[in-house]
Amino acid sequence: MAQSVVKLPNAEASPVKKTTQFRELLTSPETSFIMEAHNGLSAKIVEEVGFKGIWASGLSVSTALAVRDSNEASWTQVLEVLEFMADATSKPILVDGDTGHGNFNNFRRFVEKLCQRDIAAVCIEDKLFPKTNSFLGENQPLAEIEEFCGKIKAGKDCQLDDDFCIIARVEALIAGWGLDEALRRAEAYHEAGADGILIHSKQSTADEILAFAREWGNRSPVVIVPTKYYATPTDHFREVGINLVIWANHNLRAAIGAMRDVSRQILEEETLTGIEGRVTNLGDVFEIAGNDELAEAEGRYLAAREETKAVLLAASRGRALQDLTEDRPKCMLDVRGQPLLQRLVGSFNGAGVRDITVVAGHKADAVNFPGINKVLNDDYETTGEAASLACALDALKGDCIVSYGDIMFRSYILNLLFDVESDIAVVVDGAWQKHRQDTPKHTADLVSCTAAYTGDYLDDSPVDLTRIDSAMPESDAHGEWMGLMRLNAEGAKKVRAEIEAMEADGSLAKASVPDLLNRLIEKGERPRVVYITGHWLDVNDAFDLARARNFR
Ligand code: SPV
Ligand code: MG
Repeated sequence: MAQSVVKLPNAEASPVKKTTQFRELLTSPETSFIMEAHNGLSAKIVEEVGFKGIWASGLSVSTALAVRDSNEASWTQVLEVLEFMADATSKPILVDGDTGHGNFNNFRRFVEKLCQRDIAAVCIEDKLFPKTNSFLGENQPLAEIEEFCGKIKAGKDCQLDDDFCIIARVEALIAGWGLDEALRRAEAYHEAGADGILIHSKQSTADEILAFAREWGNRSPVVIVPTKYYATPTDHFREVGINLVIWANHNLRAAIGAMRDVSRQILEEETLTGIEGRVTNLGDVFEIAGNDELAEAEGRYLAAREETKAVLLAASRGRALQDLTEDRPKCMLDVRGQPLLQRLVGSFNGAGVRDITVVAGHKADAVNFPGINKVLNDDYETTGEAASLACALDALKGDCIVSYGDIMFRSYILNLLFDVESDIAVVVDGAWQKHRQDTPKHTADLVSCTAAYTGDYLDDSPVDLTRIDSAMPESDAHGEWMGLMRLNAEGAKKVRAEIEAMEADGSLAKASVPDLLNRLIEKGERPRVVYITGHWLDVNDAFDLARARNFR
């Protein structure tokens, strides 16, 4: 039997199989009650309020899919819905199997699939495929008794669990064939192996149902659906020994009314104020969905990578861009419909970095879009990048990335940086000379390293940074720092300590980030080099800006 092996997030595991639970409901001397559901949510609610079983109504499942109760939904589509319902609950589901979705052969395959999905029982009715709802029209044709008995036998022969139940639904009273025919059919179906008889009626009183039950006695369990004779006191069902009562479609009908009311009111009032107090609150929605369990499972299963933060240095004006930076810093210049800095933030967000601090200075008010923490370097005109970084000391904790605010790059570069295990790691363009030929740059943060970029993909020996200096002779340089580095918790601590030391000795105000790195190197630090070859750019002048606008 396909009892769930894994404890499903939404359903409390029950020690008793669903098939066994249902058989107990059906055969208990007490009258039991099951309630209609038509999807995972309604099934869950039925269980939540305390019902011991669920009726997967054909009428309701079809209507919820906005098709008619005429086998318009295929049996596999119904199965999909049933799977959600079974996964969401620990109570047994009795499925409305209509006429069995074809002949004996189709039905036995349906039964097998129901068993695999942890459905407890199925009910089939002795009508013809495609079925018509019992409350529509008159004189609905009935199946041949022999044919229907064969179907029951085939289902019983291939059920995968001994406690799985097949209920035979007698439609003789619905079709107007009378009590004797109903009893004759019930007897034949009982003989064929049905675990219970559902006797259906569309009269507004329960007379014919009660008469059937008295006549039938306790030959086998009896199931009823009092949709039309709803005014009958439930004790009358108990008195004649009805085993199972199905409240067949009332969640669907309640939902239709509630959805209509709320939609209409919102349409008319064009505000939510009138309905907020009477719709289920969102906390309840998340609770029903089982979000607590997911949060707990995330704690257990998700790799606990420390969240990486980013500090973006975006205080400078970018004088070479002249008029363009009169009312905004260069990082806020438009690059294909979005400020350069916002694109950069998007790149970080895309790599899972969400805690982003931007150090603004020139026209700081213009640095304004969601998803960033802004800190100010008020002295941006007289200070350099190291002083800007000092303004973000609070963010320089744990794993963090420090980046110039005027760069663009392909996203894989961040992944390369994440892969490095080093207190400090810097991204260096090993193909910098080509880059320089393409663009007459004014300044570049040239670097020397313990080894040049080889381009040999077998060569993965670590390379360290030994000096970084824009005034370095090109012949000494191994590459250009792209303005991107990563610090782990230890690296961040070292950078914070160095900033404090620079503040103390008065060198901070004029220092650049390369100055800061050189001081650390002089103290023995060996920042790890991540070599790349192009695929990035920075924006210093109008020429760069034009390139940025073409960067794809
Ligand atoms: C259903 O709920 O789909 C049923 C019961 O078959 S009834 O609609 O009353 O026929
Ligand atoms: Mg039905």
